[in-house]
Amino acid sequence: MKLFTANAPNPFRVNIFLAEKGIEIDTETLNIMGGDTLKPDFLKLNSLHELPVLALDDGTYLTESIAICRYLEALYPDKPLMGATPLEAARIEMWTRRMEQQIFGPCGVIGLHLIPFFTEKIEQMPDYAETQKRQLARNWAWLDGELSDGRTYLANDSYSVADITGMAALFVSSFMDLKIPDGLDHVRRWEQAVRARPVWES
Ligand SMILES: N[C@@H](CCC(=O)N[C@@H](CS)C(=O)NCC(=O)O)C(=O)O
Repeated sequence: MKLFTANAPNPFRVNIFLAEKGIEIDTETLNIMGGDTLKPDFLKLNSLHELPVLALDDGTYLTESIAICRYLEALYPDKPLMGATPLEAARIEMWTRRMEQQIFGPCGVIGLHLIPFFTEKIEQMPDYAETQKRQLARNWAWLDGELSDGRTYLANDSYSVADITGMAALFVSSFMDLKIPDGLDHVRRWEQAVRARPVWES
């Protein structure tokens, strides 16, 4: 088994997932901006030229960060990050999707529409990125209301892959200089909790 990864938001999700579980697997770090994902050999691993990719020993390739996490969770069930009971699993799935759609998604769209490297990947519309910045600010405010019950993490009081998706949004926010609006104390509490985890610097 070998993980192809990068210093980028979606690969970061799998890197953090592995680090939280304390698992070390064979890993190769590629350079997206250097064009590694556009090389013909990489396109054989993922026709969407995206990382992360998990190559299995039987020749299967897994893409999509959460699918890779799901596979790793099944192989390494200790320190569960995707729920230990049906209800926990469902809530974590719910919050992973909510974070992808409301927070991480807009962050990614802003990057795709503003970073020159992605000119070939999509028809860039910088004005659309500006609308998404405003939408993202509204969505952070929505999240603040959701967290106003005082829970530490997104799905419940246990850290999960939903928080890792939120961390990926913080990763993009730092890179793109996107600020969390002032006054969102519950979001700030959550941000401090995830930034305090030892894996943040790993
Ligand atoms: N839906 C995929 C998205 C993967 C993705 O967008 N990866 C980006 C880095 S964050 C990438 O490799 N981009 C390179 C490219 O588009 O050429 C996932 O969840 O893993």
